[in-house]
Amino acid sequence: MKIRRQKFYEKFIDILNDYEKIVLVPHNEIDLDALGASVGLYVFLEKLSKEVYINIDEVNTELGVKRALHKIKKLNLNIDIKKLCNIEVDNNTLIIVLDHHKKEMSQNPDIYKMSKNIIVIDHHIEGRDMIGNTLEKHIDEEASSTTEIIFDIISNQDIEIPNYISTVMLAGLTLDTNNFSIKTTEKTHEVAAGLTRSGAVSKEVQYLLKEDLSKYIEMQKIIFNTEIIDGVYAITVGKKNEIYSKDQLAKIADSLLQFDDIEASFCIGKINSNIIGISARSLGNVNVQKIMEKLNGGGHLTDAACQMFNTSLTEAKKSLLKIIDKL
Ligand SMILES: [Mn+2]
Repeated sequence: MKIRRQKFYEKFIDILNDYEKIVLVPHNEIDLDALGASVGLYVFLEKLSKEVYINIDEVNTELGVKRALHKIKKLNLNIDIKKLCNIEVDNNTLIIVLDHHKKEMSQNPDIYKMSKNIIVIDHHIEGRDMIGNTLEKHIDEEASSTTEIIFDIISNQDIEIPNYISTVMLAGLTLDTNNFSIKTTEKTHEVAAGLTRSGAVSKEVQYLLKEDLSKYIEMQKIIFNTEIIDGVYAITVGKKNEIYSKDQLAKIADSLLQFDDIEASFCIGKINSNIIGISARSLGNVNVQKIMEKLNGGGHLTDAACQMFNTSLTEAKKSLLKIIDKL
């Protein structure tokens, strides 16, 4: 992985030489990792004297992102964030896709009609419908976050990251690792240390990660109904009439892992009117990838998911129980 990483970094820097104008594209429902990666990379590209924009089309962003954007503006950090309609994109523009790799997850997929020069940088498990025909793509599933990848690239480049940008980046890292409890490696801690050295303030991170209390209560309500199977599997099911984001399901599965005796956790919920999602997590002794694959999903040993079409929450749970029963 180290060699693959190094190769990509070199190639990436090489490609940058060919472009004057660069647009950074975080995913929709932008979170602090996508934002942290974007602003970090922005600072670096700006030092290279590029014309850089971050494309954010969403008006309503989540609380933490809203706070970060507000403060970035207040501090006059000169980060040029624009809607796509206000950026001139043509065939000489480089698009850097951050923290996702599917077109329809981008802030504004129309951008791909305007330029075909695309680089993808992501840490999510490679799925179907990946953006095709890229100049380069770097999907580092071992990285905790896209922010970690970006910091790794720019920390070798002798640039100064403004304090608050470091803070936003550290918030992204903290969010994606659920407070350094999942997907955290030696590298993650090194990056956190590096960001702290460049001025990230953990109290500010805590402020950025403050949650909406009513959402938290909603989440606790779902956790309240958790059922424990065979002493080690925690299964919980969302409300019938509620649509959840995959992120919410993942967060709930993540938090179930912190309880005594739980080795694997599953959160089942509607992610669409006719799609049910299951998010599965494990501490490593149970292979949730194998379990999710039996339901036509996939992922990793400790981190997997699946989607089920035209079924009910009860049926989805039954199918899952059947598989667990045979383990
Ligand atoms: Mn991420």
